[in-house]
Amino acid sequence: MSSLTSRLKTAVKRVLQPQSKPLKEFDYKTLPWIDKKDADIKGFVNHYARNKNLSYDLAEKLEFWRKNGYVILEQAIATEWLDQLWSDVEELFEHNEKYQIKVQVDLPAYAGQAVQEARALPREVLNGKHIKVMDFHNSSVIAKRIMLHNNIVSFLEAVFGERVVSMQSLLFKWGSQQAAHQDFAYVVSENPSHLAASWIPLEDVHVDSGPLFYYPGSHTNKKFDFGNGMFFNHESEHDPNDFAKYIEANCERLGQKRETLLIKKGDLLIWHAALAHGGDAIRNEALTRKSFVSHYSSINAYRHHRQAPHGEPIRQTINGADLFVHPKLQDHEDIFKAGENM
Ligand SMILES: O=C(O)CCC(=O)C(=O)O
Repeated sequence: MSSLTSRLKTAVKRVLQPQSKPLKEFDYKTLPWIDKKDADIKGFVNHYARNKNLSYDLAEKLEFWRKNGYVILEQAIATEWLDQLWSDVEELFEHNEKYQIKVQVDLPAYAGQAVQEARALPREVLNGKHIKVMDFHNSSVIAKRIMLHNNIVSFLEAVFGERVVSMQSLLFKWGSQQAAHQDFAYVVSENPSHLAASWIPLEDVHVDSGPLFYYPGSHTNKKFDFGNGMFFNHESEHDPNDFAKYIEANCERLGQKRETLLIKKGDLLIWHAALAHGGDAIRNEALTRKSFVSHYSSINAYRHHRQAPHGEPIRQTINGADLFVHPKLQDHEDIFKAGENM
């Protein structure tokens, strides 16, 4: 039996208990194998059946990930696929009156009602800054194929040692300017260390467009305590600004230097659940920063769609990974079909 198969079987047996007291660090026992002390990357790669037809050297990338908490895969996705994705987004933006796809609007005028349907928004708001299109992958076939591209799934399956499940996606036209954070505090899976994200530019990233920034090596730093543990929720005593201040001060104290992600269309970044990152300031208001962000977990740590936590999800499979059909928007599933023939 391969080491991956045996790990998959062990993981299936593992029961993830709900936390009774506030969690302040990841539980060592349930970390992905690669985050444990004795991780044998060479041994793993030698037995890993998916280490074929990848656009990168898997052993090298896994070593880099373990040390730095992220990897960049160069020219890992065909640019025609990225163009098709943006053309699907343009259809949404130009004919938004047809679509119930959810959009998060982080503008004062929408305080308390930040999540809107695309059809409810004025077109200039939808096309403007502070907008995140939510779970566009559910509606767009090419978005699904990009999100679960073999180059991404093979890497993440290696990292988790388990089948990959995609959790959610966000699409940006402009830089997010989001403060420094670590995703495990906000994106909830049953095992918080089984979480990762991909960041895929749909155009070359310009330094003045509000690029992503990140702190290499920060994935092993001591976690912030929101007053009720390491997750941010309505009972937290501290807020995202306190979180950002703690993260930045901690990285500086540890000599971890902030890096700016200036990658090209076709490249992508994958980051660890606990890599500190955020969106830089937009220095040229005219520059877009079209990008597609997806969050992933493993099959035992994400078993239900976050919007239907008690139901059995309807699964689709791409490249040996799963995604869940949107439980509340089934008539919008795969309506942008152009990606089927690519
Ligand atoms: O793209 C960005 O600027 C930020 C995205 C991000 O931090 C996230 O989705 O966790």
